[in-house]
Amino acid sequence: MERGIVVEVLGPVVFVCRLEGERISAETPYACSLLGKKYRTGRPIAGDLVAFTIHSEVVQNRDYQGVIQSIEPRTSLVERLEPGGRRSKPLVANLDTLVVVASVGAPPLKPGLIDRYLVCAHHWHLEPLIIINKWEQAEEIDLLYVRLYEALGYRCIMASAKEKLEIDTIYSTLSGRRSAFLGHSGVGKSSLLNELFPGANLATGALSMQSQRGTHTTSASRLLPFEAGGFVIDTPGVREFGITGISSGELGHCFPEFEPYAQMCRFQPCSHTHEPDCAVRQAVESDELADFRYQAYLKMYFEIRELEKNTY
Ligand SMILES: Nc1nc2c(ncn2[C@@H]2O[C@H](COP(=O)(O)OP(=O)(O)OP(=O)(O)O)[C@@H](O)[C@H]2O)c(=O)[nH]1
Ligand SMILES: [Mg+2]
Ligand SMILES: [Zn+2]
Repeated sequence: MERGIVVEVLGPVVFVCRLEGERISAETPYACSLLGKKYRTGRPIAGDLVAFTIHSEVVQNRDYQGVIQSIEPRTSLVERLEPGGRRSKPLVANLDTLVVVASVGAPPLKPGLIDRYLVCAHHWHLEPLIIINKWEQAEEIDLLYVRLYEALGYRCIMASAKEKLEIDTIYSTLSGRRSAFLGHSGVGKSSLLNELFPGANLATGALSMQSQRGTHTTSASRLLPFEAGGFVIDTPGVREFGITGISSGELGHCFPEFEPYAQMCRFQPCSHTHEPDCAVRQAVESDELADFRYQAYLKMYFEIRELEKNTY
């Protein structure tokens, strides 16, 4: 039996790299089958640690080089709500760092989306990092948002895949860590990773001129190992990132700057939406807390409440 890490899942085929201790082997990944097994965690996803056996076989006219026998329990999981759906879709597993990738220009900087990923990072105790790509097109308003996030304690790297800005900074920050690039479609996740990993040959796509929206170029997550250990996972961009797996009561704790105020709310627990003498709302009114972050909180809070109503 071998121990491996899932690097990519394409339909029924799960590509697995062997682990030599903690090191990811440089050899070509094994195309593994699942043998119709039911795993406690559901289907494997990029970042999953698995036990697999190496032997070739043909299943439904496909050549496989191995069979996955079991999936190790996940230490962390990033998942999102399927668009319009009620089901959550697991994206990547076993990270220690969550990289939120945004862009300026097209698509424009969307703080509301950044906040969703940050909430996810806090919930799973992942270290957040914000990368703003296409920075060669930055305008004053973009810098303003960066300064606001920095003031909240988030590290921001202003980069450009096109102009090769800050590529070394990103490399040295992430090498040795287990991270994934998450963000809106078209922000340049794959373009940045092609700069970080020459030879990765990830597909990148032109923005549709009509909608100025990303066109979902990446369709499957793909794990890229660093030479010195650790990895980054490229993920398919989304238009919406629906929060799942976080209850309305837990959401406030995912906004670290709310915490000192939340302790002073008259009602405990407090949803910070309507309660009298809510210290969080008072802090927003007196500009001690950023209004855009509070609005992001409210939007997510009511979305989660809506889902909870339908579940219970
Ligand atoms: N101006 C500018 N364009 C860039 C930069 N980086 C990437 N692009 C362009 O942005 C478009 C989208 O890039 P991708 O790397 O495919 O974006 P993605 O985030 O991987 O998109 P999905 O795979 O759909 O999630 C491509 O046309 C890139 O050429 C940059 O730094 N500056
Ligand atoms: Mg991509
Ligand atoms: Zn409150």
